[in-house]
Amino acid sequence: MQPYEVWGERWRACAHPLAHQFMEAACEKQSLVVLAADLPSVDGLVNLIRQVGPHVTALKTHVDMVEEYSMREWRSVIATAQSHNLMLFEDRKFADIGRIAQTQMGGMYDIRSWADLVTAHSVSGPDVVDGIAAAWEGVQRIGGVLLLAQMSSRGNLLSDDYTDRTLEVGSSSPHVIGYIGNGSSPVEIEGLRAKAGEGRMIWTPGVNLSAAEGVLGQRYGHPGDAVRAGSDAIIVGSGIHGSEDPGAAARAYAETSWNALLER
Ligand code: 5BU
Repeated sequence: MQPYEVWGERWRACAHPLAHQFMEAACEKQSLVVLAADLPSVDGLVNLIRQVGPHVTALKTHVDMVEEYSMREWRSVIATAQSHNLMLFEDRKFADIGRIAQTQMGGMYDIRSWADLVTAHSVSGPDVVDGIAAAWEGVQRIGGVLLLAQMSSRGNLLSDDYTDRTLEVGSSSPHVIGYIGNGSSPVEIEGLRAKAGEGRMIWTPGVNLSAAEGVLGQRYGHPGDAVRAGSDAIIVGSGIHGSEDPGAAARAYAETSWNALLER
């Protein structure tokens, strides 16, 4: 099936080239799974990506949790991900003024040089997005920002009004490819989708096939429900890397997400 047949209005309405890249890759792999690769070592990351690469579409990292980080070692993570055609998504959650976000895209981790996508809070206003975009432009790369419109964690402070204001920021910037939504709540995802329209993606953490609750306030919903409610990508961490057989787990999440998309 062609991506426009599978994704329908989302394919036509999302203008960002990286949104199309993701939707195409999802069709090739029949998977909406974004691996949250929350491991502290480069060897562990490379090993995990090798096991699950065929079943996931993007790699979400927290580069600052890697112990004994060096750019030379990090390149092996990037190369392994690229060998599986994974988009690189750094969940940096930028939140400062524009000029500082721009410089934070460089620095030791040099996120601008390898990440295709990053997350940002909207709390500081719209210029954080422009700062991030300026950093990519400075190294002649194209990237996309996912704004946190909701969160999956218990007791978070992202009120409905905050979500609405975040959507205003996102809908007026060509650099905002979409939003993070609360994967643990289909009702919240439906609400977010109704407000976001078809022209932006919604990616959702807080999904798990077997658990209802994670550690330290993480909440979970069913990944199939999240997709049926309007999520375009399920972000899965412990459900895959905490499993005894990460390859088989990734395949199960891929099947669930793909079947739910076809239903939708
Ligand atoms: P888990 O192991 O599937 O619970 O991991 C979830 C990942 O998604 C983890 O990397 C978090 O940083 C990330 N996350 C989240 O869980 N909830 C949120 O609201 C946001 C990100 Br934003």
